[in-house]
Amino acid sequence: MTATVIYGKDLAAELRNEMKEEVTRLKENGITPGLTVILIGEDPASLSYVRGKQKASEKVGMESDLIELPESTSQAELLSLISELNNDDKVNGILVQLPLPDHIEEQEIIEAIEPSKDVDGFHPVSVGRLMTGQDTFFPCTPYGIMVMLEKAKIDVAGKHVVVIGRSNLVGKPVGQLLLNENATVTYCHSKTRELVYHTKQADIVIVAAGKAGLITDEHIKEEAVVIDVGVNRVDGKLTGDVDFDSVKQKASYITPVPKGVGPMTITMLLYNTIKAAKKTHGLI
Ligand code: L34
Repeated sequence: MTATVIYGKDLAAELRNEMKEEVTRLKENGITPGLTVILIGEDPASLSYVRGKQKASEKVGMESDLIELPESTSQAELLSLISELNNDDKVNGILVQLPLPDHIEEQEIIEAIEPSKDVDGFHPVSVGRLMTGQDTFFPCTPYGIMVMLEKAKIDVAGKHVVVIGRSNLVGKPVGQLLLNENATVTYCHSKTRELVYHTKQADIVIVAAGKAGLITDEHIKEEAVVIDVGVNRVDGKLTGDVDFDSVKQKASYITPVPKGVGPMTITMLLYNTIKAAKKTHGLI
């Protein structure tokens, strides 16, 4: 079988068009959703992602601000900036791009963001609400994956999903979202024995390990759905964690890298920011 490729990029374009209309309507009512992204340092990959976020938010008509600070920025300076943004009514969403330099204590930064502006969904309040099955800001990459599955009409209820990777950004929250939708979830990670034993049983495999070429056709069963969340640079070329060419011959659905999950991450960030603005103004 040859898999159907799910292009997140096309779905993202469709959703962003709908969001543009919604932002136009909100603006007619005096509400302009505003997003502020903070980038510390000059990592080229991070810079490319935050530029993508800024461009996309401008395109849908939102107010978008990118604050670029030097690598030497202190914990106190960053906390004081976040406090300012927490108190700025024009800012509906605050995103601090990760990873942060080693001298910054990441968790303290995440917890400094006012939960009503936590469009990344990383604050413990958001995480706890997700875990207890309440509405909240869902982390953008996991949320984007859920929307991709839904749009491809892949029902996750009762399915066995194997998630590879257990980060707070992707692995843990995507497993939780899937569980909330009644999937049976297995988490695998770098300490898992016999990865292939687990992945072979999966109806859906979500790969967020950060290791190029980790998953090949030998790891999956016929007609599995394979979602590739990897963003690796190999010889300057962006590639996922999945050996696309071999897996495509065996899977029923597969997502590419680039043009797969990445563009959906940005799209769900816009969605969360619009949601934050609507919530602040009592519209939802
Ligand atoms: N706070 N930090 C915070 N929130 C996030 O949601 C992220 N993430 C991850 C890294 N750090 C973060 C992102 O934004 C990864 N990530 C991300 C966002 C967008 C893309 C990839 C990763 C993306 O747009 N990828 C494109 C290719 C872009 C390129 O060529 O550089 C794609 O088609 O996959």
